[in-house]
Amino acid sequence: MPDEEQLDKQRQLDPLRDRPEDGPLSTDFGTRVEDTDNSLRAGERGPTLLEDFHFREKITRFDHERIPERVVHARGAGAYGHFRPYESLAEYTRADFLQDPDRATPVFVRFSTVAGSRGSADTVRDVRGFATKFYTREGNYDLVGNNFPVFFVQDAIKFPDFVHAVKPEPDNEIPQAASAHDTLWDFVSLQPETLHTVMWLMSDRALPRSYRMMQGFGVHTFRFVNAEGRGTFVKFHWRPLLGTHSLVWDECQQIAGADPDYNRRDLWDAIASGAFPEFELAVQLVPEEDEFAFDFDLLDPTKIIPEEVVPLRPIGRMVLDRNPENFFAETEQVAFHTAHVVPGIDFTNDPLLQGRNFSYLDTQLIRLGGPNFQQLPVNRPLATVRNNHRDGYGQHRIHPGQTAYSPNSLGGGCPALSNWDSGAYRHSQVRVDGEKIRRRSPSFDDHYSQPQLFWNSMAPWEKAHIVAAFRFELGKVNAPEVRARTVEQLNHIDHELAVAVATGIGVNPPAEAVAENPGRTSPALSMAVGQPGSIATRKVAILVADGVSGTEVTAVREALAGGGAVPEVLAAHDGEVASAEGGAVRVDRAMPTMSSVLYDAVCVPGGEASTLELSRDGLALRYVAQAFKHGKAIAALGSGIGLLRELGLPGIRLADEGEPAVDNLGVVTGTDPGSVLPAFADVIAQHRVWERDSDRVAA
Ligand code: HDD
Repeated sequence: MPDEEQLDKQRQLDPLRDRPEDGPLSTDFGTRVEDTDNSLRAGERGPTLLEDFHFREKITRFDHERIPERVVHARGAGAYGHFRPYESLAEYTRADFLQDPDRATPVFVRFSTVAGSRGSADTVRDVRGFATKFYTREGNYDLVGNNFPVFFVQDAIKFPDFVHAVKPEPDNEIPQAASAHDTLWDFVSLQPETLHTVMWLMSDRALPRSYRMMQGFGVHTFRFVNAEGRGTFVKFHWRPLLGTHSLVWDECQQIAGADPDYNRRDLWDAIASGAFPEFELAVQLVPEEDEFAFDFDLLDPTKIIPEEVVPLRPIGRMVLDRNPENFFAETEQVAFHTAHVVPGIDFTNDPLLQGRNFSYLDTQLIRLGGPNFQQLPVNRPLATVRNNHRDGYGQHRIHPGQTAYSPNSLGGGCPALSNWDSGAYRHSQVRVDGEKIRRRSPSFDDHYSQPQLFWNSMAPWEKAHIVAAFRFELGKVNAPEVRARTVEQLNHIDHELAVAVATGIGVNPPAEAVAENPGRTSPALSMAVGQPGSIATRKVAILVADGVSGTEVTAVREALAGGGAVPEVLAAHDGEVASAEGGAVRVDRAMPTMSSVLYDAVCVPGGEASTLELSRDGLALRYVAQAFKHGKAIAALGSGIGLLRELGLPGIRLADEGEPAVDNLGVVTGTDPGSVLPAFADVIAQHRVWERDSDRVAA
């Protein structure tokens, strides 16, 4: 076992970091370079000489910079951190990193979108990957999950079909990073097992506000094994401490242009500013004897175990506190694999998981160029690696000695084997028995009950967003029969849903329900319930022009920054504006470069001249109108209320002159910053206000 010092992943990486300031420019073989701007040529106007090894090396290295992007999850963002259990889980698992609350295990996490290429936008409608590598004392454990608890297909053999359907169409490679096209919906309409995950995909869960504000799920039922060899089924859940929050679709589409790196930047900035993202790990535990106690099969990855049926048990907390230093070396080269397991964590016969256990090693071999990818710095375990595997491209280790086989006597029988008691991995001895068949278990047949449970559990605004999403997606589908077939499938989930979608996409609504809907719900599925409120890291735009009240700008800045939010002053231009008091107010950002969709809330301080100027500026008006449309917190102080009045926000009462504060559907106005600002912060903390009449706002 390595000692505590070696267990520091950063300490392991330090000697591998090449810093430009540490020495002069050299070739790859260490010779110092005199001139890297002019190739060696025969005379000033003559041809370049083959002899110029520096030129040849520089160009060759450049030509070879690219590796294949991941076939799925190509676009991502990573971070280092650590995980610490709350208490020992020895009763259920012997996994060493889950035993001691005094010991933290280093981690690397990569968040990703699934369908888009490396250069695609962040805010597309898609599942998000949430993959965690725990560098434990017993080897690397990879929990390769998503932000949905279910998957599109039940058997790994269907994965290439699903991915081919959702990826850009093969004839013209259109559309990029979008599920709104014929082939995906053709597949969905013919493959009802996709429907549960499709419901999640059409919900706002597919549009996370931040990687720091989304859940993560291991999806499959795994197996914990304790020191005595007793197994317990387990489902893993990551829960963000900032709550689970999403964007809205109109906003996402605009952010994709305004800042395609929105989620990656958000993660990077939060960590760089010291606002470290935190996630709680929770588990659902099912005794092995209860394997058949449910109305679905625990091995079916298109099913959740509702939280009312098996409650979550929080078991530890992860903090992400360090950005990588080189995107390619760390975030691109990190290699996850569902079969990277440690003693105490085992698989089940989930046919999707079984297939994944083949695919991830295979994909790293092609993506990272051979079998030595485990030696790359980010992948290197903290536990000792010693075996008889040899050679291959890019071998970094030197294996002295005569023997590379087992058993051997010439090498003293080394390396030695371990047993369960001395930390060896042992697969649980589960009895399996059966004929070789290509057939799904009938216990995997029910494709409609859980999508219905999801739909029933949604708040009215969540349902409205789902219907709008189906209409958007199917509205982009050209084949009428695909639209119609999808509606038929939705009718198996819920009649009202099917009718609402059909009427938006020119399909005849189904005449009657084909499925009963007894109205069963699972409240934990809704994002409307139980979200912790905080303004920490929320970005707030403060709109100003010449003549703004400098004291109010300071009051707003201080009130928000005090709660951990990130206030930024925006004007029509960078630099500064004159304050009403005769001083200057520093401008952080210019409105033309920072769209309203990049902020969580907007505030308009007072100042007659400032309000007048802003009211004549279409950009400023759009700023507030968009924030209103997207359900964001809006505040205006004193004369700043005039800007809101100009917009005529539907159904909103604004404070009259002298009135200290009015909060009407998250639009907080008044003359007293001491009353307006706390109310404004409360609205920001609740994320969005969905009850507004947003559709009537032109923005
Ligand atoms: Fe997968 C990548 C998550 C099913 C095959 N997958 C990948 C990543 C995540 C997931 C988060 C990105 C890892 C990273 O950041 O490097 N995949 C899932 C989840 C699934 C799932 C939660 C269902 C529960 N995947 C799945 C199946 C197969 C694959 C059924 C194949 C049979 N997945 C891959 C892959 C990838 C991958 C081709 C591409 C890049 C990589 O592995 O490293 O092997």
